[in-house]
Amino acid sequence: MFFDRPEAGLEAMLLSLRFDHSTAPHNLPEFRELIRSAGYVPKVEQAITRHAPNPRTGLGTGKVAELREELDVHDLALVIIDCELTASQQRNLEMKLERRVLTRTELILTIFEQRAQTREGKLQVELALLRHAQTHVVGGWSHLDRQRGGVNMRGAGELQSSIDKGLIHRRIVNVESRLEKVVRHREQHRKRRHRNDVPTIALVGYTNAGKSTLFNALTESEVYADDRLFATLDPTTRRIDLPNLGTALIADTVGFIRDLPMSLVAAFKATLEEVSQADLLLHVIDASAADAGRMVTDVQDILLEISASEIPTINVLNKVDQGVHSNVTCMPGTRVSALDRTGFDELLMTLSTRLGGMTQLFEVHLPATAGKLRAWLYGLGAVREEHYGSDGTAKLCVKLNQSTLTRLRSSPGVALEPVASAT
Ligand SMILES: Nc1nc2c(ncn2[C@@H]2O[C@H](COP(=O)(O)OP(=O)(O)OP(=O)(O)O)[C@@H](O)[C@H]2O)c(=O)[nH]1
Ligand SMILES: [Mg+2]
Repeated sequence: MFFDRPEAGLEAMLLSLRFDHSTAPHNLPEFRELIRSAGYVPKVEQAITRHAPNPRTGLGTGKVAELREELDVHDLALVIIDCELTASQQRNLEMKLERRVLTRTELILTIFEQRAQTREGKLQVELALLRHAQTHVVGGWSHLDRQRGGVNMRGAGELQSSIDKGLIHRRIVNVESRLEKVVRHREQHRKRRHRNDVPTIALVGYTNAGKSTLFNALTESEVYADDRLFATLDPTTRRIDLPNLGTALIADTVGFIRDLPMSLVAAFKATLEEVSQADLLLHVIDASAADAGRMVTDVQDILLEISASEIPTINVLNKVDQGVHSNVTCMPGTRVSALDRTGFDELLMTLSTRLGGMTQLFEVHLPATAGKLRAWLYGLGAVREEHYGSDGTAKLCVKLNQSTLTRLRSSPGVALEPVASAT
């Protein structure tokens, strides 16, 4: 295939590398989970603290020799490092250790590559891999012995020496254009939903918080949910009936993680639009987790990055069957157990109230040429009053929700002014 990767065994050395100046706290238990989720076993763990990274390999020469000995003793072919190295540091370290070295970004890319199911998901992963490769073309794998067996890691990094940056660039252009076609198709769906005035809700949250389990329980679906990081990659949308409100659409999508590599966020733009275009977000929080507070902040940071931080959000404190950790006991939100299906009545009522409450009265000025828009507003049953001006313009008093408001705002020649809140 396109990438030439040596296949490494399932067992690996976990190398935790910290530098004095680094402020980001490393999260070793989570990194172990990432390794497990990718199908590897962290057989041996090594933690190294340095004042600053060695420019050649990231580590000191003595340490490298020690590590190599340990890898020989345990017969391990793979080292997984919990931070990022420059491309040349990574390659030099590989040469010295005579082992494949996988960085955190590559580990996440490997998981994403394993999970992608749909055409769009696969193209997005390929794009992320290519973008990563763009900065990591260092001449392929001839410096390493090929190892057999284990998990396929063909995608996560570097390329055959015969493939140059120009080819990667051409390939990126090709994947981007194929992805664009798939995305356009999905956008048409989304536009149709907006036209039909169906409010959309997106589930967001840290990976493993229970989004898919909640989604399945609320919509009687069977998307894949599992106790591993990034179980979900491709988004799924289903209908949900809300009390006193009617039908809404709810989307389950990829989970977030601290320091989500930016190349992934960029490649998954289309998937993340399910979130950034939603009328309402349900932020699913694993309330039983010891670091629930930190995960909430991490999710909020990513929402900011993808321009979704202004969307109205309801916190859902999930997994309350396992208890609620002290650092989220004061957090406002609806408490549920997606697994035991408890707290759902309150959650559905909260959803209805918030979506219904988003309806507001507006005075809308339509130009004489906007006959279609006027008919559409009448079709929605949204018009309360109407007055005509002598020039053929119409002044309507209309009840609008988030999606109808968005459509009107983007229509040329239309002026809007809020009148008062209404429910
Ligand atoms: N005890 C308990 N476990 C739960 C609950 N909800 C989900 N889980 C478990 O948490 C694990 C993760 O659930 P998922 O629904 O896959 O989580 P997710 O947020 O979709 O995760 P990603 O797709 O990886 O982002 C699974 O093992 C679920 O069975 C709950 O209310 N209580
Ligand atoms: Mg999921």
